[in-house]
Amino acid sequence: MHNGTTITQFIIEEQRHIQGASGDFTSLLNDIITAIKVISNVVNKGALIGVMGSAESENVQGETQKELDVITNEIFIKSNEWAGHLCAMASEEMDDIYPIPAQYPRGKYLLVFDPLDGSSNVDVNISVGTIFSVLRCQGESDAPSAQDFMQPGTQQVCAGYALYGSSTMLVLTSGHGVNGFTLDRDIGEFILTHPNMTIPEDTKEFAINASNQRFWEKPVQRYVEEALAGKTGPRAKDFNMRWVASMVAEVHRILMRGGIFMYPKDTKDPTRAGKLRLLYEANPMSFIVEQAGGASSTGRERILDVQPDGLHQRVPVILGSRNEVETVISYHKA
Ligand code: AHM
Ligand code: MG
Repeated sequence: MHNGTTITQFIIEEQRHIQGASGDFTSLLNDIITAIKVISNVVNKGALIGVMGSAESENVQGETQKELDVITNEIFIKSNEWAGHLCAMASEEMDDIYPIPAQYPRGKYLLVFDPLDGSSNVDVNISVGTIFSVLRCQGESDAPSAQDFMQPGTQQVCAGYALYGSSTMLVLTSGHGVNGFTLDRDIGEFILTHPNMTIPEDTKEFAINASNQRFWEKPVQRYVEEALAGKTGPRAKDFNMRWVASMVAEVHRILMRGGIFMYPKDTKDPTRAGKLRLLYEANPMSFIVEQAGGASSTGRERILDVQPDGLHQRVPVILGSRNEVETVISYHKA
């Protein structure tokens, strides 16, 4: 017998505080949670069930897909298409939107997801994750289009991520703080283990892929140079550095102990504004980080205010401990 709060209990109790709530959203979250449990199981079994390696395909962004990218995308769709809560879905792994098939009822929400973020880590058994975001459908639900998804991050109803690490965790916000749940495999339930997660305002830890240094803009060059100078430099403190190459793992570390994560604008590929995708990665993570008291910016603009103009649009991402993010923003203004 467990003696914690299950995630189902938690979201039903949250729903009771919302006047006129129909239970639709709670039920949608339950389907998302089911998908995450299935993905956790598949990722955990890995080579035992023969799902490692590359699929013989590329996604719309020209990146080689891992077999698990394709499988986990399918799991998310199958788990969420039938219940009547959604009008359409969009995923990092699909070129176009996925309108709910005609044999199912359509609902009022849109679901956006990256089914397996950091999948380059999967073959080497390093943590990966799933990121998702829920929006309201704006157009006619019988003819959803990509245009319906072009909503700034401030419009998100809910965002979350699952981290498939040494334990599987689900971290969630629906705009009233951030809560973390750990999967108890014995009973198949997520249990509330990290209520009201908050990000410390200050930090001495930064995360960036330093191999891109020569391509960064001046403000980021300056920030990292000053951090590396340590105690005797202009920041007068020694910094630590981390780079997992799994955004979910980096954001989770920042929620647990503070830090700043940057995938900034660079000149490596002039056709891209950054590496990370606004709808699938930057917006949901920014919602979570802001709800935990942190900050998130492109360097020039709050990420949640960016008006999307494409499903697979990329943005520079600088997020984490508030005072450190503000420092990087101030360098962009200098
Ligand atoms: P993906 O969605 O194709 O897995 O790419 C996103 C990942 C992030 O999780 C991570 O922060 C970044 O890409 C790592 O990039 P790099 O390989 O340049 O270190
Ligand atoms: Mg991703």
